[in-house]
Amino acid sequence: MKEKLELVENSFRQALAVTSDTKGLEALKVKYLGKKGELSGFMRLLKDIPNDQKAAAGQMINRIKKSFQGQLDDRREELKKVEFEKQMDSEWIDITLDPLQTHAGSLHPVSLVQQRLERIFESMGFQVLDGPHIETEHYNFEALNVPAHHPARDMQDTFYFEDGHLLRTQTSTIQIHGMENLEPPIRIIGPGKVFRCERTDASHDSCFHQLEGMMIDKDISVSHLIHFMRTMLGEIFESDVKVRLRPGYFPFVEPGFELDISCLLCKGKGCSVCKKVGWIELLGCGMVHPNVLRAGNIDPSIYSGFAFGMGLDRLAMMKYGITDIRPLHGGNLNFMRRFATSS
Ligand code: FA5
Repeated sequence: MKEKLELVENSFRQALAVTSDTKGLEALKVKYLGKKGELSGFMRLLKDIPNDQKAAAGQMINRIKKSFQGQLDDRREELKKVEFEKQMDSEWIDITLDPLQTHAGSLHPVSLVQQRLERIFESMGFQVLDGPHIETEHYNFEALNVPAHHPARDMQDTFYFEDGHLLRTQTSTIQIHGMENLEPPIRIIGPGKVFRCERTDASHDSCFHQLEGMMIDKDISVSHLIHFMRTMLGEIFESDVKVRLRPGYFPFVEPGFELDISCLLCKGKGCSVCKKVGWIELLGCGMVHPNVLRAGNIDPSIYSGFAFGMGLDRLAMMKYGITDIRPLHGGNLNFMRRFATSS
């Protein structure tokens, strides 16, 4: 038996030396130490051995068993280390590299000021209305007290369709739609794109954005108008902004005003945006003309109201320090990314 066991020890040693992974080790363990393995076979032979040799033979088998187990354990540790290093090499990543850049996108600066204004006015009980970009002359001019012969039409030349429709020049059209569909008291705002046949410069574009506002109730006066304009500008700029109200002519209001703010780009010193005067016109406003109330089926002897129309692009320029209106509509993503975290 001794010789046979030495042969088993030799074959185990050789097999162990060429085993190169932990899977192979498991197979060796089964072959030599398993229930049906080589050493268990020797254990079964013990019963046929003379009694005086049994103890020594049993001890020998057990010693070999322990030795195999120990060698298997040591080899397993070695192989585990090698396998781990192999895995590290194959799955290596450089954690010092910049992560892949993903651009989440951001809102356009005009959308940012529009959404902010909507929240401000909604908190004061105003309803947000939408209106069509393509309008009839009735909604864009006539119902707003600008008949066909009126010289004010020249100030808002636009693009006409062959069937007489036109691209709206002002969001004031939303006033008329609002009055037709709602009963007083009315508090509405209407933001959106407007279009004009216009020569462009740092503060003028041929497609821009306005936000219209209108409040109709009994006993509405200029002081209501001033209160709402002050509240709105205070909320949007989150600071005290110098404001001036000067008389302005719009056929759909009487009296009418233009509201300027001190140019925030040059701090009132004069620049290309404010045309060197230090003030920039932000909105037109006034008390709704009785003819306009009538066009909206509202009795001017009972109700009065104010209305305003504000340029959102100019407001965004003042808020975010943008010195030219044209990049706002240019689609340059690098320019837009500047506002990725603005709110
Ligand atoms: C109007 O469009 C009137 N509908 C405003 C109004 C409404 C007055 C209700 C009274 C009552 P105006 O043409 O001034 O007015 O335009 C209003 C604002 O739009 C201007 O103050 C300015 O901020 C902006 N705006 C006008 N033209 C341009 C342009 N070409 N490019 C960019 N912004 C402009």
